[in-house]
Parts: sequence; structure tokens; C-alpha cells
Amino acid sequence: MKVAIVGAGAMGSLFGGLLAESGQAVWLLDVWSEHVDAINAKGLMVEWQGETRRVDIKATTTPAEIGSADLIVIFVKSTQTRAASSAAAGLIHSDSLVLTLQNGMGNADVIAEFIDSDRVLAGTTAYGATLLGPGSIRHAGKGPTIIGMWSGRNPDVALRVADVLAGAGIATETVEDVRSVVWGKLLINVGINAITALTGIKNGELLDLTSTQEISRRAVEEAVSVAKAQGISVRDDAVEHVFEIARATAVNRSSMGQDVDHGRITEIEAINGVIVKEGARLGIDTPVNQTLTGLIETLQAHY
Ligand code: KPL
Repeated sequence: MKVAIVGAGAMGSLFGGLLAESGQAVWLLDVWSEHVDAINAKGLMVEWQGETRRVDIKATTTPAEIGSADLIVIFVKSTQTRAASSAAAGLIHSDSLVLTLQNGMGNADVIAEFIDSDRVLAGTTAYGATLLGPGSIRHAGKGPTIIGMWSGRNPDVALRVADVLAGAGIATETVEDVRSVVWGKLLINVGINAITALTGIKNGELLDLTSTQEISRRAVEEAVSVAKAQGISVRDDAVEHVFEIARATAVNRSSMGQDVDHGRITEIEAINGVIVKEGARLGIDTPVNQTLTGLIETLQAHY
């Protein structure tokens, strides 16, 4: 299968590398020419459990060089989804599938503006990766990947894509109701990302003080109310689950924390911002998410 990974940051490079090693014909597409040049010159260097291996994989900054692809995986930050989908539109042929495993809510809907929604897949992954420099990543951890059809139709298509991922050693489950899965991940990001980004703490430090826990709890409870009003089924122990993830990723700096540390525009709009926007539409008050969103926007405006 010909696979194009759009957004070759740490996660895009990792998935692309694993798929290439499993024998798929993979292209990485990214705007970062130094990274692309390094991969083409010396291969993608993947560090895993203290050992580094080289993966030979094609990379480009130009979609036209790829031609069309059977599977397009969007791995850019959610702030770039529209631009990436537009760039990827040239890669689509009549049977192409597009998969998003990005953080945040709204990515699949944006992608569906560019391709028939019956060919859009969404999901989440617990794989972790860090970018070490141009052409070089660290594979930080493994965990379940869950995917499904965004439209809820044609579940056999999701099974086909899951097989391709599983063939690359990426254990993948398919579900009928992928919206609930994406919402489940959103709740985690709502409860951890902005708080850690604003305070400079690591994920686990969110649990050190009851006052920090309380802010997280309220942000998640607001998000749960919005999800339920949309008819999305979420787990009953959503807050406890967020705390469990903070504990399990205790030494990590959240992705939003890393964005703020590097003066990058964050995914706030697709995370806490979505809760505020949807809350306003549904008549649900979301003061904690509003405050977190406003503070992150303030930080960004003063980089
Ligand atoms: O997804 C994450 C993120 O940082 O975006 C968590 C799960 C919070 C891990 O850091």
C-alpha cells in the first residue's frame, strides 16, 4: 500500500518509519526542509530503548513528488489541519483513505471538507515519540491505537487500515463509535494540557496540589457536560481517568507545555477552546475552560 504521512514531526515520522519497515511504500511530507533533507541523505534515525536504527524512507516538502497515495495519515498539529488537508488534496485518488490520529476535536470534520466523509478515519494512539533533531526521533512508548470510520459507515474499511497498522507492529483496535474515543482523548487533553502549559509543570505534578487537581477536575466536568449534551457517551470516571493518565505520564511535559516552551502556537482552540465554543452553542457554562483558553491565548499573543 502506498502511504503518505502528512506532518513528519515525532509521531508522523515514527508511524511512517514503522510502516516503511513493514514493507509499505511510505512517503513523509513536511514543510521542514532540514528534516526532509536529513532523512533523504542519511535515513530516519529511530532511537528505541537505548538503541538507534536507520530506516530508509522517502521524504519531501512537495506533495506533487508523491503523486497519489492509498492511505494518507494526517499528523500535523491541529492548527495546521486545514492547510495540510489542502496540501494533501493532490494525493487523493478515487479510493484513497485519510486517517487522523491528531489531538483535539474538529480535525476529521475539516478533513471531510476535502474528501468524501465515508473515506475519513479518526482515532487515537497511545504511542509516544520525541523529535531529537533533523532526521532523528526517539520512540518513547507503545500503547493501544484505536481507529474507526468518522461517518460510522463501512466498518470493513477501518479493519483494512487496522491490518496495515498491525502489520507494522502497531496494535490497532477498531470501534464503531470512534467519536466517543476521540472525545475520551479530548477529555484527557482538556484536563492536563493547558494547566501544565501555563504553570510549567510536568504532567504528574498536576496531582501534587489539591488546588491544581480542582482546576483540572472542573475543566473535565465542564467538558463531560458538553459531550453528554452532544449525545457522546463518555466514561463515568472521566476525572479519575485523567488523573491516572497524569500519573502514567508523570515525567512528560504535555504537548501544549512543549509548544509554549518553544513559543509555538498551541492546540488550545481544538482542545479547551472547543469546549467553550460548543458550551456556548448548547447553553452550558464553561468558565474554567474559558479562563484556560483565554490565558493560553494571552501567552501566545505575547511570545
Ligand atoms: O496527549 C497528551 C499530550 O501531551 O498532548 C498527554 C496524554 C497529556 C501526554 O502528555
